[in-house]
Amino acid sequence: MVKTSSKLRWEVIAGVLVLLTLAMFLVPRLDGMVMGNDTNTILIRASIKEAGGFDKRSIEVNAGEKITFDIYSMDMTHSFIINDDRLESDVDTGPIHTGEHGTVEVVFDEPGEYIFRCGVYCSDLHGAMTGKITVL
Ligand SMILES: [Cu+2]
Repeated sequence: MVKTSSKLRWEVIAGVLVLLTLAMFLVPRLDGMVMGNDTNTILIRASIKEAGGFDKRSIEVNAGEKITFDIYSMDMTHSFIINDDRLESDVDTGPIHTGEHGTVEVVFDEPGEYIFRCGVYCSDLHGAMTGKITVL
């Protein structure tokens, strides 16, 4: 009896170790699945237009997919806005200060071209700080 319960205990310990090892590999993947794939997150670095403006100015996405725009302000306060009647509501990260990220999720239901722009006056060329999203 003693030997059996001792053996059983080792089997339980071995089983737990196997499960923990599996968990180490599986949890990050499950996390990635739950959090959504990075393929739908688009990182855009924002600088004043004189320094290049948005570093991505022509973006393609698929209709119906949830897109996360992750805007990083490089040099001063910027924002990321899309005002378009085809969207349920206006897209606006609000001001993003230097060295900070601002994110916003958008689902484009209708294919076509959408213009995004900076919504914070940032330089003389602020009005030219735009980009285009093509929804396929
Ligand atoms: Cu601006």
